[in-house]
Amino acid sequence: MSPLDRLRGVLTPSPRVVDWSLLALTTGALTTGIVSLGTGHPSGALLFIGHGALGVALAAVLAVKLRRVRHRVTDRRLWDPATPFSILTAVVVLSALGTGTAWAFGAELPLWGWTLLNLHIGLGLLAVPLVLIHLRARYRPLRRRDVDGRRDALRYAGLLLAGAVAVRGESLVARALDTPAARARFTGSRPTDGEGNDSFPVTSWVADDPAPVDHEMWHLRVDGLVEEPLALAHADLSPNVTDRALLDCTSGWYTEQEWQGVRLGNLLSEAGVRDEGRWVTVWSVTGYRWSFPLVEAREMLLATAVGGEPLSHGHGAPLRLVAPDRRGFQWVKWVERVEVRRRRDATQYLATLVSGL
Ligand code: HEM
Ligand SMILES: Nc1nc2c(c(=O)[nH]1)N[C@H]1C(S)=C(S)[C@@H](COP(=O)(O)O)O[C@H]1N2
Ligand SMILES: [Mo]
Repeated sequence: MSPLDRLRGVLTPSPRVVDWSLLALTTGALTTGIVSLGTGHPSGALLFIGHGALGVALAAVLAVKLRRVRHRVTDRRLWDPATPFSILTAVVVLSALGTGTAWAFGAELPLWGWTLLNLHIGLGLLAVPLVLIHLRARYRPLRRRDVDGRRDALRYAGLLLAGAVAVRGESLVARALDTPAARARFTGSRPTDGEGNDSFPVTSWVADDPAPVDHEMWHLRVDGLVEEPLALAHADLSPNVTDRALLDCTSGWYTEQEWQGVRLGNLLSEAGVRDEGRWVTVWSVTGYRWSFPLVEAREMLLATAVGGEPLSHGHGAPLRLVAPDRRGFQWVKWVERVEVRRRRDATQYLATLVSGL
């Protein structure tokens, strides 16, 4: 046995542990990936490192697995109806790993308005049904005798540690080579340059693309659990505060701008929040909405201007929410209603996908 084979033997757990690790690592990568989309505050930075580390670990375990099963792919006599799906699963998972890694190193690839990061997220989501189909055909229980407790624990501690080191190394390399990822935030988003409407992209979900809002007809309603509901015309707003705040979109860019507008807390005080009011849902004319704890919402801004210019239609005129430390998709555009509620609006997740349809 060559020293390399011996090393491989020491590092490799039993086949079933390898397969179940693939399940655990894909589940972990998917979960951290999804949760990270809603994370905008630096206190969540570990989540992004964890996601990368799980990805690196997944790549390593997948390499072991594919080495083991490659004859089942290359030898056509061993194919069964599930085999094409297994191969597709491997292709999609490898592509998700590849696009994620390329993005971390600073690659750019705008495809039909998609960033490499969008593509990575799409492939990650696509992997879920494929792994489930694969599991349906190839499921084997994990038995006591498959597991070598202490050794497997050490193997996986080492693997995740190596993953975290690799992720750290990735960002150092990106910085040394001064790739576009060099100036990325902890979320992986890269900065735009300049001030005002034209200095950052107009970004909307699925189909949220309303006609320009007629400022004369438009009203802002403040209602729900308030003493006195308000309906304010555009001329009733006095945009007298300016905040510098950073908008970080999950498609991989961020921008820091001066936003001018009205403090949400002032509007809420004017309407008088009732004692039961705990959450604030901010509604767009399209039905798109997001909710925030009352205390946090009070500090937010409803902006009429950015970088000294009146907001353009694309950026949410006449009024858009400025939600510091929240991800871009929570910065509701074309706001027409502020609703005080007892609880968070559970349907908001769906609304981001179907509003505007
Ligand atoms: C990232 C996720 C995974 C990928 C990309 C993947 C990929 C593959 C591929 C390409 C094959 C060979 C073709 C075939 O026999 O169908 C295979 C076989 C197999 N897979 Fe997976 N797999 C994954 C996860 C899992 C999981 C979670 C389990 C079970 C818990 C599993 C159990 C098996 C079994 C039992 C086989 C038959 C071959 C053998 O055991 O040597 N796989 N897989
Ligand atoms: N009503 C509404 N508000 C929205 C969106 C949307 O699709 N509809 N997109 C969100 C997303 S994903 C981001 S990143 C920001 C982008 O703001 P911008 O278009 O001004 O750059 O707006 C958010 N607000
Ligand atoms: Mo976004």
